[in-house]
Amino acid sequence: MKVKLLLIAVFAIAAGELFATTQNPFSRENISLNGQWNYLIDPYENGFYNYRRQAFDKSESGKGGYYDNRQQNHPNELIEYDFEHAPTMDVPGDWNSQVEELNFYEGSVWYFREFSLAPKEERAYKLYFGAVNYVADVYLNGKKLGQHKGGFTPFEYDVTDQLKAGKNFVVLKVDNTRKQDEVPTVNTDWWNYGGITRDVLLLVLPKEHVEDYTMGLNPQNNTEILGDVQVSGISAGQSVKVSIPELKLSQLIKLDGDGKGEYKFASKKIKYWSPESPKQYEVVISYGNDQVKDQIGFRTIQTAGKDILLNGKSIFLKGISIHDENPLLAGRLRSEGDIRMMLQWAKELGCNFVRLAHYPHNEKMVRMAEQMGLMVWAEVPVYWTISWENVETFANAKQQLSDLIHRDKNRAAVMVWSVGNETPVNEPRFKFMGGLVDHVRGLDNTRLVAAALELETKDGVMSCHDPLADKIDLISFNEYAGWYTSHALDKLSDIQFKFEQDKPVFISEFGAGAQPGYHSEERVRWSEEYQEDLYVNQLKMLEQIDGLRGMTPWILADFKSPRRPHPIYQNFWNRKGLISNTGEKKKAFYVLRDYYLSK
Ligand code: GCB
Repeated sequence: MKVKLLLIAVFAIAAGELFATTQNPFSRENISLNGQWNYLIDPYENGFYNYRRQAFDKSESGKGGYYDNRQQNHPNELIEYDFEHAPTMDVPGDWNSQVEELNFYEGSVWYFREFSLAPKEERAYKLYFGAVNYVADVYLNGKKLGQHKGGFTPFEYDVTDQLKAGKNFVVLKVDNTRKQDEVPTVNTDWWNYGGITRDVLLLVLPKEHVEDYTMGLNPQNNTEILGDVQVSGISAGQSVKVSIPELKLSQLIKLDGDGKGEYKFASKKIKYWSPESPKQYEVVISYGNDQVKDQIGFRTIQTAGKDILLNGKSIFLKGISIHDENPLLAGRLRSEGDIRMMLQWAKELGCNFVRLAHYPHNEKMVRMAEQMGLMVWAEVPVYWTISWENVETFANAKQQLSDLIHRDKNRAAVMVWSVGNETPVNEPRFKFMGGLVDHVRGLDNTRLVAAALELETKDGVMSCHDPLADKIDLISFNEYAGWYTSHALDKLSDIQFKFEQDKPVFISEFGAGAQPGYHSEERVRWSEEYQEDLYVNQLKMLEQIDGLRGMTPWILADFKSPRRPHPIYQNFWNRKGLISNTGEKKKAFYVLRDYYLSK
């Protein structure tokens, strides 16, 4: 009984969460719906509302919107849209970087794509979206499947009963309008890339299939692997086989009436995942004629006083912050090649850790980081000043967090769930973010929980008086001494840090902007030398902190931001990258690399 309770505490994902997706979708049989989609720009949402501003899909017939995909049958018929002759763009991919007139666009765009199929009786079909920013209204063959909110987490619909033999069509209205009560809110420091930014798959599964599974090391006992399995649509008494062939572990697990089962393996032969040795085991889960394979690593991560322990050993997190953006495209990462480029740069920098800021990145990013030996800080876009007192905003943030954890719970590389970035210290925000911390802990106790906090400076001393610091596992904060403060760079080491909390200290951001190729012997803003000097002096300063256990300076590469309009130095680029938007390494890159190589 004790074991059972423990299993639940370790792994259970709260029941009844909306939009939970099929685990490990890329390994399932699927029809890719990536590629060229037709699009129509609809700033007035003409295809969604009638002239009285009533939504067509809420009318009695449900008809009238562009999702009907009408075609003119005789010359007198009036139809004011036409998907077939509309221009196309690539999916996955944001619209801003693909279509010039959409560069600054915020509003609605319709997407259309046809596919042919011969649906099989014994199969279940799910339409899966890796991410769509921000609100997606989704239709299949003219019928609404649903609406999804949140630009960075996956969602899917069971479409088994809606598919036809022959031609089918999918239509989406995607709206990236920023709103105060959403997550993120109106104010951020990144480009509001809209569109279907990640993969679209039609999953083809046996009717009864493995929908979800969890597997990981018992945080209290590293010779024990714990987990659960969820099979969809079955009656009680059936069994699932879970095996890890390389460890010669295999078990038949009896499922309960809801198709759920739990298991425990014991082995003294487990090789643990670490950046130096990113060992993954092939795991096979079989049920009837369904089989899922995954690559899973095993490790423990915990704090002990001011230390961080990976597999029981002290580790320093040599990190860098990364946005989900390819600077060479000035758009969201689209392919595995893009992802590899970013992570390869992090490796060249000597990193063992990446902060995937400020929202969930692609599942493929997390998987590749794990293969390459990079630990991960994963985050939700609770950023700056969102609507702390709005219960719907809280529910939305919580949902995004649940979806992220559900998606990446089996990734050994994920060490930290971050519940937000640079939020103000006040009561409603503490209630909101404290609630998110409790939520994470209820779902997963195999990782650390953190947030990028802010410090208080008084008489040259920086300290943390944020009650959230008492709830999380790290004293993790952003500081921009020498950039947003007037400190002279060679005086940075005079700054003192004093923390009352007995926790590891982690610098989630510091940095400075540099215009690539701008050189100056003086310490002048925007020169590569200023950025270089700031890194030299920041590192000197930070090294003095008692309990410093890692950092993720801001940021790997220049990224686009509407907050950065300076016509000479910025041109809508945030220039704090160590690598420029043409892929050149700035001088500061080498300062940080040398520091990491010496660690
Ligand atoms: C921050 C934010 C980050 C910004 C950065 C900057 O503190 O967390 O999103 O981009 O500063 O460049 O100002």
